[in-house]
Amino acid sequence: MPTLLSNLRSGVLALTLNRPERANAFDFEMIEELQAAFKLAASDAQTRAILLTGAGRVFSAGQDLDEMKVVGGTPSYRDHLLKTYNPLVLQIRQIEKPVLAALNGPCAGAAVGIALACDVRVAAPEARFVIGFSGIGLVPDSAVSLLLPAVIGLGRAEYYFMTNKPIPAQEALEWGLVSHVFEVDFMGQARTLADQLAAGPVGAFGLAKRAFNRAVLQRLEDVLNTEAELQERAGKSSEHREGIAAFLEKRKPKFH
Ligand code: T3D
Repeated sequence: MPTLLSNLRSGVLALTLNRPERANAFDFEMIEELQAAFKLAASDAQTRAILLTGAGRVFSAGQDLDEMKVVGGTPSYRDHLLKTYNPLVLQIRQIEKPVLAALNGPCAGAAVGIALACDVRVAAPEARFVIGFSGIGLVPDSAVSLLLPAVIGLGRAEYYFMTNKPIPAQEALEWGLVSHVFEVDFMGQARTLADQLAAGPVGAFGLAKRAFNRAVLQRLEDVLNTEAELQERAGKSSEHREGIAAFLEKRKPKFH
């Protein structure tokens, strides 16, 4: 079963994260498939817009925490980030075509960064943002430390990171994390918006992305590298060991 479904129709490349039984958590294979899909889309003249969504009831739970356990006792999170989310976030920001995230359900951890890197986000009513990292003793990565405060402000970003409280769809709408909550026919309405973007002046959209990146996200690469360094430290902590153990044992973590 492919972990990423891909379908090109009328200029819209629909990419669907497809591990619904694991809450569409990113494993290495899915991230590689996403990177390959964005690479191909960048040079494919038929692709005028990209629609990213999740199969089932969750957009994505972020990094597959079972895979972290499998990777071994002392994985290098720096190396992992440099191969996975960091290049993917840069691909999404640098592709000169509009990228629409259709948040069909909750998104957490690295998936928050992926969603925020997209140009436009729309949400189903049951979608929510769960910042996620602090629950397992990690720091924000995948550009969340830059993109989240850029949208909702530093105070709110730190509050939702530290408490790990979910941000429901309605708040996400009020705070500009998403531009619409589609109450009925969510995927139909998301698709209509993607079609509108694909029918737009995509050349100008691409140049505008350069301008937005330059104006607001000049430090993106620097921040991604800093996050990777900090995650390397956090990933070796007893807090992270306890956070992962608690997640796998389905209990609340006890941080001392
Ligand atoms: O080097 C590096 O790359 C480090 C970088 C890390 C980046 C990260 O992304 S760290 C953050 C990882 N993500 C989280 O901490 C989020 C954990 N999950 C959740 O908060 C919730 O599952 C959701 C809010 C996403 C969805 O909640 P809900 O209630 O709709 O679903 P659920 O029941 O919690 O999850 C459904 C199943 O998916 C469940 O399995 P089960 O009990 O049916 O067998 C759950 O364990 C599993 N699942 C959820 N999240 C993950 C996961 N399995 C693996 N990895 C996950 N991240």
